[in-house]
Amino acid sequence: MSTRRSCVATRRMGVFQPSILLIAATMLWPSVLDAQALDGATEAASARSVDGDRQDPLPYTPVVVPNGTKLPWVMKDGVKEFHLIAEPVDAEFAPGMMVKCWGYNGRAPGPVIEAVEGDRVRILVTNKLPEHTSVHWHGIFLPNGMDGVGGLTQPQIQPGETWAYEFELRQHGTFMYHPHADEMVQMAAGMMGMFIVHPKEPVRPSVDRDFVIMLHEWAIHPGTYRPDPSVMLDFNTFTFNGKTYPATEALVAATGQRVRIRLGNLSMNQHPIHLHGFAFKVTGTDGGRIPESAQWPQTTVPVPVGSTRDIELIVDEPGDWIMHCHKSHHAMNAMAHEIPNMLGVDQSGVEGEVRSLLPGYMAMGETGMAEMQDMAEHMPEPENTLPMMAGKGPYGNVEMGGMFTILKVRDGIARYDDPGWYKQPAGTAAYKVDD
Ligand SMILES: [Cu+2]
Repeated sequence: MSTRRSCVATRRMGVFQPSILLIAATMLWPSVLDAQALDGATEAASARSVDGDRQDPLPYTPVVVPNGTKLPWVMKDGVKEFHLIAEPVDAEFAPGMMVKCWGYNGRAPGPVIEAVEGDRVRILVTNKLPEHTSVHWHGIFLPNGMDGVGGLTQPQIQPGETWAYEFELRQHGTFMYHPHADEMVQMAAGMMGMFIVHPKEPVRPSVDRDFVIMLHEWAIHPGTYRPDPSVMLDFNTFTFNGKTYPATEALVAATGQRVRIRLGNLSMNQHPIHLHGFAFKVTGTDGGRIPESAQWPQTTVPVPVGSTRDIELIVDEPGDWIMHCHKSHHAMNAMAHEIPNMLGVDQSGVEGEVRSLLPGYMAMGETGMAEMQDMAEHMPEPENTLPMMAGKGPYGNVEMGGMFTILKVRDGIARYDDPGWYKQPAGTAAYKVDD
């Protein structure tokens, strides 16, 4: 139990690579560098911005995928060739919870595809699922026969078969991929991914940090391991890139940087994603970039079903700023929805009676449910089920879960690993008043 609560996300964001990589990267552009899943290149490109030098060697900043990966590619006769493998995946949503998903290349959601406008791409799809599938490229302009609608634009991809999709990228933006075959089951099981196309001509202002997060929701009944595809609205598990808080990796940026966060939603509900501490502008959808005159300031961006939203901001205030779905049930774990409402109900008499039958029984909910987090440390829970609230901060229980992460903004950092908790300068924190 305690391992669930004290879990710390695995940090993938490494240290900056030597500047030689920048030189090599520039020389190889554009044939090898851009989407080659070189996290080192990602960090190296951004490192220059940390130093205040905005002469980016690339026409874009490669994306960072918290808790995720990018799909590697090889150049074959001028075509960028990717290989997606649709397969069953055992995914760890957080320590203490393994889920039997379907996904791509060992992940649910699958790896991010990253490419550049003007690229010709070939995406091989091998089906290792027990049923047929197809892949639709959501939002991408392409010939009809490449649209991936099983039965309509192509025959279904049968188990064991490999099919190729090939098209030229004629636009840039934030797109997605997912099956168009037995969609209800395959998407409920986790089959989806993000498809990022960088502009051929740089869009200004350029960003220093470019994060990609796919939202998803799951119905995993307490004590079970497999998402239930028959659930339509009453989901109980909510993830950013396949992780629930506190297993979600922090987004790290240096004070003053321009940050883009790309959000994708192929779940059954809209998710209003709220960021503390800043106002951002919504700069793009899966229909393309929004003209500057139409970008509005917001602090919460609704991400509708079947859509992507790009937000951009300058992070000019250091701190630990949370970003989460503002539907309160979506920022907690394994929420049971059919429980009696005990708020304000005097349970003192009942507690004694139940305790005579169940020694140690504690009545809960009368004054609120914040006690749930401490309680979960002492009470057994169903197998493979995360506590409803989790996360420890420097001041105690954070009492959150699900779609929740932290944007960590720090002055003068030269690397992007997790910097720990923010130390608030004296005189800038809330304080207790003696009465
Ligand atoms: Cu939500």
